[in-house]
Amino acid sequence: MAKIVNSWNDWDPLKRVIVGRCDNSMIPPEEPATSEKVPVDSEMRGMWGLRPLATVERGNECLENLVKAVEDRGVVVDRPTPLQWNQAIGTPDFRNDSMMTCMPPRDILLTIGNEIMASANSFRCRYFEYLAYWPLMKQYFDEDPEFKWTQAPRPRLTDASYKHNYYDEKITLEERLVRTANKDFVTTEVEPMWDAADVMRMGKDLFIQHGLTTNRTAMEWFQRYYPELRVHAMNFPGDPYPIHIDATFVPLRPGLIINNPHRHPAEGQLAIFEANDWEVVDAAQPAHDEPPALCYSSVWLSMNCLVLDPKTVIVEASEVHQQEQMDKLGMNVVPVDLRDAYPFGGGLHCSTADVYREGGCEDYFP
Ligand code: ABU
Repeated sequence: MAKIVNSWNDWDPLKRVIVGRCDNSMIPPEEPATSEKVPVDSEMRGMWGLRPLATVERGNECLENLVKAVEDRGVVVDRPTPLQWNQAIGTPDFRNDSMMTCMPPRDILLTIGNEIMASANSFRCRYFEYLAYWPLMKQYFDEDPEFKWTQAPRPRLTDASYKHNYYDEKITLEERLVRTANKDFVTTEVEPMWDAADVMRMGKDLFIQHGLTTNRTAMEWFQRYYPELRVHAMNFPGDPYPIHIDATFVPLRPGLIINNPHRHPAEGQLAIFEANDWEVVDAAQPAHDEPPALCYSSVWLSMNCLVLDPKTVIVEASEVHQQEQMDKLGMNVVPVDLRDAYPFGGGLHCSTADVYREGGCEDYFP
């Protein structure tokens, strides 16, 4: 029986990966957690329903571009099994009029060593998204005797999980920034809630963004669940919509991180990197002024890259400035046309989840 699951960071040589699918994707109805996330001026405010079929087909075409690029480099690709995401869902604690999608996998699955854990998302519409990955988890379970198939404690997502009336559509950008600086987010601390894309894995250290999708109780939960690892909370006061660390603080190889120039870490949080001689450089400007239509994410998906090994990185094909910077930083750049998949939840890193990278649990911050 083979070892199928192993990954401790985002840069060791990638051998097996999950790539999402756009099929049946929905724009979900507003709910406490999503209202806060959608930018005030977004054309998506107040709309919900099935995403237009042509955009789904085009998004899937882009994901096929990514599949081909990684398969050409010898990486095994696995795909989820989409559900009919337009179904209404309910638990004893809440009802929601639809689910969302199985994009992007990076939000749902967290791989640490030989364990893949389904996350504890704060969006009600994402409560059952893990089911799309369960056939793969069963396959890994059957084929890899060391694989740990795990589900984080399921949040109840009652109204107590959110600050009542937290979101007000008249809120200005400045007011949002004050909230970020004050670490005042829409979720409460009644239970751990987290998106896997808020967790940056660096061997013995987990750097976890505290923001709209991950709360402080989650950090405490992580530290108790992984007593052998060190958990560090990170805050990025320049981000009015802080979700997911992978368009903000992105390692390329041991000792090198690109950092969103508008989202520097809060005071004191760079110290551990500086003390260990890591270079943290501002990422290049995005090539676009606006995200594509019907997209929740910012233009900074430009830096949401997929590192194949410490010398090779996939960057979105239209992101010429980011490609040029990667080249100057000594990386071989593989451009992949993926921009029309952005509306389904993110860029190259978001669209994937690690299954196997070479290497073990190193201490990069001794
Ligand atoms: N899922 C990453 C989104 C981050 C951003 O919108 O900048």
